[in-house]
Amino acid sequence: MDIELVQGDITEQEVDAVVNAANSSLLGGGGVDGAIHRRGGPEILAECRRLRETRYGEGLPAGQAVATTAGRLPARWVVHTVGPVYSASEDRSDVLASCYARSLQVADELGARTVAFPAVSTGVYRWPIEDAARIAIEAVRSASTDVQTCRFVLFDAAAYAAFERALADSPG
Ligand code: AR6
Repeated sequence: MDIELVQGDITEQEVDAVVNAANSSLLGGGGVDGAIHRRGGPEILAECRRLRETRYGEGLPAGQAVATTAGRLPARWVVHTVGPVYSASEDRSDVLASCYARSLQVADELGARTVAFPAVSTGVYRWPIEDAARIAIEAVRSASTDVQTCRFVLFDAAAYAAFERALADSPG
């Protein structure tokens, strides 16, 4: 698998699947979530509402992932995943790693070969960027998947630099 890093806006990525850093409600929010719904249009929210009425009546649990249309985004699907809120007293690294692993699993089910990820949990959910970058790189590196390209789309220079370091430090 190729791992690419770019600094930019995830809603502009021409890939098969774009991953959304959603919340359990699946009904939208700020950050990446807000940007994806704004730019992708109402079709995405309509599908999210249907998911809430069917499979995910209680919401999507943290660490899980589910796909919808990408609406007007230049991608085919959005894979919504729910990151853990960072906690200094409880280690939730496994839940964060699971976001990446489960998103790739959903991508495989869709037949997606190129996937763009944001740095899940590093915004509103306050996960320290260096640690989040290490967990993200390790999780995609160790996944068994048919996805050929994982592109991490980092919003600012500091996040980009953290992912660059994590990639350089990661074995393999
Ligand atoms: N493209 C790429 N990265 C972005 C973009 C963008 N357009 N916008 C922000 N980022 P966040 P979380 C970066 O807060 O921490 C929402 O309200 C941002 O700088 O989007 O998982 C949801 O509904 C940060 O590094 O996601 C949830 O309630 C990273 O993306 C909650 O926030 C993730 O920040 C989820 O919080």
